[in-house]
Amino acid sequence: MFEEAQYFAPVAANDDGTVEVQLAASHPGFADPVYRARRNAIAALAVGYVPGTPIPTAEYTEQEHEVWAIVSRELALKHRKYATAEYQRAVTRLGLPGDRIPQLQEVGDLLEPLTGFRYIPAAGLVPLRDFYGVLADGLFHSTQYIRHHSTPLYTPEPDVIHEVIGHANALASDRYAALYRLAGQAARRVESDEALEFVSKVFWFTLEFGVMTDDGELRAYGAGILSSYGEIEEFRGMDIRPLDLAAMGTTHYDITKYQDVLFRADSLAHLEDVVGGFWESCDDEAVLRLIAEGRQG
Ligand code: NLE
Ligand code: FE2
Repeated sequence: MFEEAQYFAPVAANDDGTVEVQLAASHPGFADPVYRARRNAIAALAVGYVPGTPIPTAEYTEQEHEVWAIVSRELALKHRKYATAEYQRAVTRLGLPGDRIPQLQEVGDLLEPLTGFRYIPAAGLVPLRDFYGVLADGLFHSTQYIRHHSTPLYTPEPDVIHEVIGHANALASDRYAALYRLAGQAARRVESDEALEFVSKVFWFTLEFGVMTDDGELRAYGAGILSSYGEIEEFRGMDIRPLDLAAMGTTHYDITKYQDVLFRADSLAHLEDVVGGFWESCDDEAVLRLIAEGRQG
């Protein structure tokens, strides 16, 4: 099974309408009953969500808003140093609140006039084909809960900080948003699961964990780096490889740790040419050729 599946806590919907999020024993919130109850309540909002209707409001606690405020403040400082200029411009364009968690409805209301993207709530794992496919329609599946207050620096599980500070800021850029849409079109075009997995790994190594040369510096544009104020301090010391489709689509990664292999584009135009060009036109046959190439390399 594709690795990405592992980082979503499974959600069980009970007959009585309650929802139970399964956390691993190693999860920082595992032994915290208050956190467990919050996760269940927030997952229930997404389980009951009807597409096309307003996203249910998550009534966040003071402590949850505080986690957002701390992480948001730390990240804002680090983005100035480590995020690409395009991402930084998009941050200003979107104008997310720094002192409280914005509702997903609000995030979509800010984004839509800029790039047409809207958010939809996800209780847990969304099948790859749906998650990526609807990007082509300008829809982004997003978790709504926040990481445990004991681990603000980093979480392997995508949470509202990752989805919004990482992805929504990027989606406020016309150029990055166009790449997300192309990834969605590619996910819809390929037929085999193998090709879909390849497309999604290229997404992982670019829009999730991509870095590029920007203004003569190595900077991040991937949402997974930009939402972790622990990892953002470390990525420049990782094994940085040149942008290479065959390698990205076939390289193994472990989502539970800081990413030790990263792929660097020479510029945003380079990323658009290579990765955007691939997503724009790839089919199963082209992907199979790249997989064979990646296995040899
Ligand atoms: N590690 C990221 C963070 O702490 O924000 C989340 C990554 C989700 C793929
Ligand atoms: Fe993500």
